[in-house]
Amino acid sequence: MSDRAVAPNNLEAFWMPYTANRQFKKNPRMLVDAEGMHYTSGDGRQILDGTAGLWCCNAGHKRPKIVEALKRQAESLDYAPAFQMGHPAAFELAARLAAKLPKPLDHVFFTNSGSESVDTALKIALAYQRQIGQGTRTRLIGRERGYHGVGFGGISVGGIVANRKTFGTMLTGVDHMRHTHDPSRNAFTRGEPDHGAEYAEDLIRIIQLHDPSTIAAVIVEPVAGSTGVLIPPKGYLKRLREICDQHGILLIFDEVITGFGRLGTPFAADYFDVVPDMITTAKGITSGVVPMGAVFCSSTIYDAFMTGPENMIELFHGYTYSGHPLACAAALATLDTYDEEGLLTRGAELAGYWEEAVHSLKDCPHVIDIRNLGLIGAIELEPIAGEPTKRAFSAFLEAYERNLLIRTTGDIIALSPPLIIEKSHIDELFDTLRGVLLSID
Ligand code: PXG
Repeated sequence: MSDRAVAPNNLEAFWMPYTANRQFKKNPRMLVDAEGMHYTSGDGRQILDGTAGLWCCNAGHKRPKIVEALKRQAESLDYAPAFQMGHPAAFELAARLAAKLPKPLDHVFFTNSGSESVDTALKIALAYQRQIGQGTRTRLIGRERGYHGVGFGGISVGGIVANRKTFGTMLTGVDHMRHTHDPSRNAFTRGEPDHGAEYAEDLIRIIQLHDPSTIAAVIVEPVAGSTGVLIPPKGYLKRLREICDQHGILLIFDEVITGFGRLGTPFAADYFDVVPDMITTAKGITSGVVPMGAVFCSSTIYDAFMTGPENMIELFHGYTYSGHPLACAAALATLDTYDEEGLLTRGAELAGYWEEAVHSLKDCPHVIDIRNLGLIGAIELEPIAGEPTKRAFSAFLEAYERNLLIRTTGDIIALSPPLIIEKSHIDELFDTLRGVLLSID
């Protein structure tokens, strides 16, 4: 039986996101079930999940507490209006999250995705500067190769060319720092690269060009994911924090992939010991089970809005589904699962074993760089001349044939397994991947 056997008769109507639609529909890859570290494919194979879905199923699949919580919630409160009304789970979840956040972040604004979290944080940054009498600060600064989702705010501060070039002029008043990727000095580094802290000084160039009084916020991924896993050079993020502090600029960490244990700490802010003014999250907040995102900010930011007449709405922003009861139930049960199994710090115990395994592929054909941090790994392949992305995509297809799910972006293989992964799975994953790399052109 092939995956076609479980495919609906007509695959045409669904315009699939970030997918080669015509290629997929000729040879569909259907997932029909999932449990723990594995998916079940339409043709009944157990597929090892090397990517936690799309960097989101941090607690693994079909976790009993989360499934139970969702059932219970669906049987009681299905939906409560998000504006001018509340329901208990949203407040409980915000308080539980606040207790986990690096201090002084202690307020939570709920969204439904990473893209919405990013647009929310950018809007809060602009509105906050205005609230504190800094209304000339309207510029937003991102970074080359950054990924901040697909809203107009996110693609404006983002720096991946393919995500921007067909969508017009986007937000005005945005500038970008240079990226930190420097393979000539850092190729095959284990963990944080030694070279490149000085790339943070590029922010000074931008500040001097525009004047600090025009800049509201800087947004970066602490570890850039979608662009193919770029680990920040030692000292780089601390320096960004210093420069922002010196110039009254808010620093936003986009932790949509690094949040909730990916680096072996609850957040990348904990890992790098650098606390931003806001953190954007999604994905791992519910272990991917129900769409949800959140922006975390400090009392300083929240309190700046709590002025004026008490009957007035303080921030004209929000979503119908902000803090949806089902998402809150899933998130609370996810936090329980993380706590009971120590998953938000489990990556730290496994990081050494993981690092050895990722770097063991160094001698495989076509490998030009390997990068890792926490439970993230990236293997960069030499592109086929004139056919960029083709080699890595072949690896993706071949891995799926061999019962392994990986992600590729450009010619980079990115790995980000569920945090419940065992050493035996790590062995299996890299044995399979070695076979894949040896078999493709
Ligand atoms: N910010 C960051 C840093 C992300 O990684 C988003 C925002 C947007 O999140 P939503 O929920 O709107 O998709 C993301 C999403 C990949 C991959 O394989 C990465 C993402 C999504 C899908 C695939 O690199 N990141």
